Amino acid sequence: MKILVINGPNLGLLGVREPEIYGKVTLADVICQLQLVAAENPGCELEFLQSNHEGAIVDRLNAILTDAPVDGIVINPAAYTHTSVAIADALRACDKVPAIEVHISNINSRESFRHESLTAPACVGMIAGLGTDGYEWALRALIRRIQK
Ligand code: CA2
Repeated sequence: MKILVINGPNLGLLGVREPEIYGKVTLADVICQLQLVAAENPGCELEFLQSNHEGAIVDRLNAILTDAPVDGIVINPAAYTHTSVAIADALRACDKVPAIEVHISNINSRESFRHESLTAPACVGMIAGLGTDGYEWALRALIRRIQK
């Protein structure tokens, strides 16, 4: 089982800037935590992509349909959540591959422009407001769903 974990723009700054909103955990810490979860599940392999570029995220999602298939996707599209028809379309194009959207903060309790997600309707579920733990819950939910 292979799961792709995608993080969008500026999430490379996690734990380094704005800790009052996004906490003190770094993206490297999140990756370690997810690797521990994967290790609990024999045969579960993770691939990580953090990109500040919408097209790079679309390219990786498109590659799922050709030379780089995966069984599930955990995605935090970051600011592209609220703007990217392209990422939403790319997720929809992989409709056989379940995706779970993660937001570290509760986007519904923040500015109104963050209340709409263009990408969440293309996912099987969404977790928001649980901090970086949300990535772990998303991964566990995805593994369970794929195993069923
Ligand atoms: O809560 C989330 O996970 C967000 O996807 C984070 C995005 C924001 O645009 C979304 O509305 C909600 C922002 C990611 C920026 O990450 C930073 C991390 C540390 C310091 C600065 C930015």
